[in-house]
Amino acid sequence: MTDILVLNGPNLNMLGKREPEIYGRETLEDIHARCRKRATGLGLGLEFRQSNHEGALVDWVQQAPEGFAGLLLNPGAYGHTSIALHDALKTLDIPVVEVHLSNVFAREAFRHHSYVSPVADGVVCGLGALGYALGLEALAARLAGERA
Ligand code: DHK
Repeated sequence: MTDILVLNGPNLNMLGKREPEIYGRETLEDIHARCRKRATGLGLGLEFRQSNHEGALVDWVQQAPEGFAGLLLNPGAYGHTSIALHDALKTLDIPVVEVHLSNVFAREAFRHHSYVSPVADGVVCGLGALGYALGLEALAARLAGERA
């Protein structure tokens, strides 16, 4: 089976309680369940992880090609700060989709820049938890040989 790795960065474990007017009321576990359902529908396997630690995320990104055909990444705030994640993503030869729950461009200026976007195949942002499902769909299409 083709497996997709979904990585979530810092503070995303707080979803549901964290600024629900911005991030919605779904918990990370709800999003995990949503992703699992969508992945099954697309014929994909899914591994879903979260860490508050930049190094753990870098390790998982580096290792991703060993077990996964694609990567869906919500880097959280590290998207705005992490050259280490940028460099790790650059080593990958599997498709990468960046996802943000909120519309980062409608928020503070420091959220407008992403170190992940230039090394991602695509970006979904501002569509809440639906963005994860759309990201999985985009990865499935890319893996099936469709080009955007
Ligand atoms: C999540 C975060 O934790 C923020 O630091 C980003 C992103 C936005 C999101 O919308 O999913 O700025």
